[in-house]
Amino acid sequence: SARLLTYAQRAENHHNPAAKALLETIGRKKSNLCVSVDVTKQADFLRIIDVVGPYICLVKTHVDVIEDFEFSMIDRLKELSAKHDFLIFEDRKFADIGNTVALQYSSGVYKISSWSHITNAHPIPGPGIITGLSSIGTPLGRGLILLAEMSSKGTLASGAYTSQAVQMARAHRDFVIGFIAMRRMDGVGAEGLDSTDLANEDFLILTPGVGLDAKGDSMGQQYRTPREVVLESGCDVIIVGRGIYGKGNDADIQAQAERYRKEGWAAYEERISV
Ligand code: S5P
Repeated sequence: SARLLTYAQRAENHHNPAAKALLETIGRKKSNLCVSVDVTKQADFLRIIDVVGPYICLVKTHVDVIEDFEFSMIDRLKELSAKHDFLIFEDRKFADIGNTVALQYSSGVYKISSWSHITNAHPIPGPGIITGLSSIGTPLGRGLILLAEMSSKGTLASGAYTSQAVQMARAHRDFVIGFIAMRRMDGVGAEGLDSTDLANEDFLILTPGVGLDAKGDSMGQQYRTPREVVLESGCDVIIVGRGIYGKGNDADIQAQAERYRKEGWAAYEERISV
């Protein structure tokens, strides 16, 4: 299973350009850390990314929370991505019919498909959401993450819903590169499927709800440590927001990014060494 392979080995075998690039970046930078930069001003957004850039493989954005958004911010983001060698993940959580999400992905103010290597979607509408997003993203070499589980208390994404999300992904392996999930999805919803085929599948598990200093927030978020997430649950990328950017001045933010990178990488090295 991919759980015991190195990121570099997995990069060699991967066919999707976004997944391959992400796995290569993780290996090259020795970082499975994705920072989620959920701030509302362009200047803060770009400054934080410039500070954490050296420690991350991926930046996760919610571009619609930026109050003073101008498209030139995207040009600056792309420059930072080249300067610091990281990929971009717009956390758009698409959730509509295929025709609508294709428009939301390609058009409007943000034109997400033109700059975001990876985006995500809820499986709730059924496979048409993948067909719609793929019609835009596949020609551009993009990758899609499905939300199979969530980190929040009381989430409805569990049990049969999670299994069916994994089944939907398996039917679209060229474009769906992995999941937002709290654990590895190997074998989930796989009853009766060919075992060698399953052994060859490599979905990336990107996991939010990661924090070293808090157990959660007042709105249902729940945190686990990088060690619990990467070593015990077998996830591939840790997503950290307030635990990093919420920590004060630039020196503090840099120190936290370095701390999470180190913890996430140590947990991975321990995982593949067993
Ligand atoms: O289940 C989820 C899925 C996502 S993408 N739980 C989450 O928290 N997220 C996102 O991860 C959320 O939208 C936020 O941007 C980030 C977590 O932020 P933090 O500040 O709690 O680390």
